[in-house]
Amino acid sequence: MKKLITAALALSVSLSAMAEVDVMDAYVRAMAPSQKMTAAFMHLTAETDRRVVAAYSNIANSVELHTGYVEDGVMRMRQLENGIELPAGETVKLEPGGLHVMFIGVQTPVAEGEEVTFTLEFDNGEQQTITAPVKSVMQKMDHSGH
Ligand SMILES: [Cu+2]
Repeated sequence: MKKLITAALALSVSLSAMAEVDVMDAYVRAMAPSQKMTAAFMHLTAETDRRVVAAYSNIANSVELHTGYVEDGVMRMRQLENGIELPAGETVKLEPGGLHVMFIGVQTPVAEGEEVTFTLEFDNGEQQTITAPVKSVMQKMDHSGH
């Protein structure tokens, strides 16, 4: 019986290692005291074709996957219903003005020097938890559309 459990453990470890997505340079934008929203940015590289389908964090009421775009010269953003595609071996950049993980309904504003923990969920059901530092970023995006 003990042997069986060990084998099962070894199997689950190798599976998660295979499906790993590399997370680089993750950070969360510092918030002004009156703000209720912020965003996380990072570089993601998947070993095999992968898609980010959801994100979670206990700092926010909800976490969404967004992309930024320019409309009539104004920076806007929308939710990505199909998540964020991560083609195998390609580094996908989540950056201000583009793709981002959106934290909505943040009760306690996060400030520079703090850390935020959040989880990304992928299309294969795997989850990856990331702890990212909070940094001040120039406000480039118009969040008034929310
Ligand atoms: Cu957003």
